[in-house]
Amino acid sequence: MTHEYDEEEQFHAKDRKQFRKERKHRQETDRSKFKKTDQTHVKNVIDEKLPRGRVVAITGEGTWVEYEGKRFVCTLKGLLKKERMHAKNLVTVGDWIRFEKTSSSEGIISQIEDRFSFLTRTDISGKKEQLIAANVDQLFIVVSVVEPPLKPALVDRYLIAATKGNIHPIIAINKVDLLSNHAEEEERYQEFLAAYEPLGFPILTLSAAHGTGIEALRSLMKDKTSVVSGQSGVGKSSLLNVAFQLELRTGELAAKTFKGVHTTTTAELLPLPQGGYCVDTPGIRSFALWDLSKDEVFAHYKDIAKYASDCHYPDCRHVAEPHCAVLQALKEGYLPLLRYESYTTLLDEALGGDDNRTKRKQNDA
Ligand SMILES: Nc1nc2c(ncn2[C@@H]2O[C@H](COP(=O)(O)OP(=O)(O)OP(=O)(O)O)[C@@H](O)[C@H]2O)c(=O)[nH]1
Ligand SMILES: [Mg+2]
Ligand SMILES: [Zn+2]
Repeated sequence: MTHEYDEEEQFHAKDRKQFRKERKHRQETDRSKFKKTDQTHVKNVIDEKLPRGRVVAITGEGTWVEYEGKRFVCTLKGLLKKERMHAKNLVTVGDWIRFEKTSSSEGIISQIEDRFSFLTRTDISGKKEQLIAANVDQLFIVVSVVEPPLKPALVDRYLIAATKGNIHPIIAINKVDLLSNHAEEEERYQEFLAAYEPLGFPILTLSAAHGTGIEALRSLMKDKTSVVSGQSGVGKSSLLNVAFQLELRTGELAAKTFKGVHTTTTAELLPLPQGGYCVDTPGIRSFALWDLSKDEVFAHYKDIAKYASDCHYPDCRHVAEPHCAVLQALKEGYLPLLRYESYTTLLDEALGGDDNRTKRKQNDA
């Protein structure tokens, strides 16, 4: 599983031997990953005398901190470890930190400021929380039509993650240029709009290829800090390139699967020419929420919850129970099928999640 994680988010094309060597060295020197032997608990007291920088990227070389227009490659101080047994990473792009300079281009991070917002998921091993970005105002949930196809449940996962992390979500649907000769996908796209527009989430219709919606994207990003996330190959980097005349690497899709090939390999905080910042992130293969409860699922699907008061059983989950008003609404066409399918997917995950949490607790005990 670790192997898969490495493949997904490290340098895919890199010579594996060299990669392992570098990783070993990193693991020996980098203190950002919690080890079982690190039991120190330190209260987050900020030393105002130390330089205050921002984490702009995390690469194989270390954590890159920007301070007074200069970049310092940093490691994490061992003492920084908190009681965060479940954390895959303690510091992430967007974090405000205090650090000690050890040379003109290197340093040691000694404190991480509390975050006002964060985007987090469960890492590929299923056991640890993985921070994707911190201190961002808004999340662009980038999906595409046709290739890769639109996935409502993925959008809902991100919407819940945004709520949990205090980030304003915006649904960004890219590649709409491909709809003109894909009737089935066009229908699904229209169903998606019909189901999600009434929920009040902002939706952007985009085409990096044709320039559709780019002006709206630019103005929404102005003077804000945004994170752009989604599956590999949906066109995150392409959109930023078109909107801000950047030269981020973009990739082809694997011919058979229409899946992206993880062109962007590290998250990076980019300053935007008209003001604001944006974190372009590597594409995700799956986005499992960290610590999802069934109450959070119920709270998110308000269009489903509104029928629930008419269900026969007060604890109805709206799956197979008799006299369920949600199932009735679905049958009568009041509730869109794609919303209901998304709901059952996430409900399953939440119930499985409860089991996972129990397992984790047992393991930790
Ligand atoms: N037809 C069409 N293709 C697009 C559009 N936007 C991006 N693409 C293509 O989709 C492919 C993937 O684009 P990227 O920008 O690399 O996608 P990404 O989301 O950054 O992918 P990762 O970095 O792997 O996460 C490239 O071949 C782009 O040319 C679009 O609006 N329409
Ligand atoms: Mg990219
Ligand atoms: Zn019900």
